Amino acid sequence: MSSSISRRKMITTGVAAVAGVSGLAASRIAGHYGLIPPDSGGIWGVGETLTYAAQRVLMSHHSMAREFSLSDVSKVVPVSGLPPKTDLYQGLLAGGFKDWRLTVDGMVARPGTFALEELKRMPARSQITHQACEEGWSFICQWTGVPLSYVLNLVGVSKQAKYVVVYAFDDVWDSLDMPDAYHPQTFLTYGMNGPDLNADHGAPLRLRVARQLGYKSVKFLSRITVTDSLKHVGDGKGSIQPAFGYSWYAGI
Ligand SMILES: Nc1nc2c(c(=O)[nH]1)N[C@H]1C(S)=C(S)[C@@H](COP(=O)(O)O)O[C@H]1N2
Ligand SMILES: [Mo]
Repeated sequence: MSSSISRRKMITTGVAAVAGVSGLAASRIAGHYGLIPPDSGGIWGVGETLTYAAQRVLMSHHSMAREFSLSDVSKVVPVSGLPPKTDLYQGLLAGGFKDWRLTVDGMVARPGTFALEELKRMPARSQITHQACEEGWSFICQWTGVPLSYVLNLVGVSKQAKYVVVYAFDDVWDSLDMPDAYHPQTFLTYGMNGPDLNADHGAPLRLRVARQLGYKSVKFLSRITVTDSLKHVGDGKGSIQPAFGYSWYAGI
């Protein structure tokens, strides 16, 4: 955590220095360019805005996370967030997720639901990337799935849409802006170190966001909603995480 804090401080100072203005004025500039994150309210708001704006301005939208080789795959993979104990999830798990459907709705031309088999028939890609938890541990493994961009293109996202919200069976929810939703390394994954994803790591489907901290890689997905505003989604902060003291934007 300390290294991310010092890094954040550096970026914050950097953007204010580049802009040659105070934090508040820099926030105003960020607002002008649509770079205000949804959790910008409250005492840490200026810092959140500067971190997000700095990453979006200084880095290309398609800068890639490093990909590794099979020999780099971690032998031990910790778990954070156990599979939901609800009857609904446990029933789907017991049935091999045959009755599970991913709902995709909101600002899309063709809302729909997708069975796991349908997602598996879409163009698949594998990537070996690093996942880092905000608590300090990390691992490398191979993820297989369909790029989120493929599914978004299939349902036809409205030009006015700004965010993609994901919901999980354990009530975790989060969202991505469009540069991250369409990023080539942002995946809906159903395979981990092989063709399957076990329940601990998010079966039947998990989001993988290679350039953000582990908590953005939401497990046990049930629904994806496309929207132009996060104000009325949950507590309006774009993610369940700000309520626990973490940022909506968790770029690494
Ligand atoms: N639905 C859901 N997704 C989640 C979590 C969770 O508790 N519930 N934990 C997150 C956190 S904090 C991390 S670090 C990663 C951990 O992934 P792993 O359990 O596969 O190692 O999943 C993320 N996705
Ligand atoms: Mo985490």
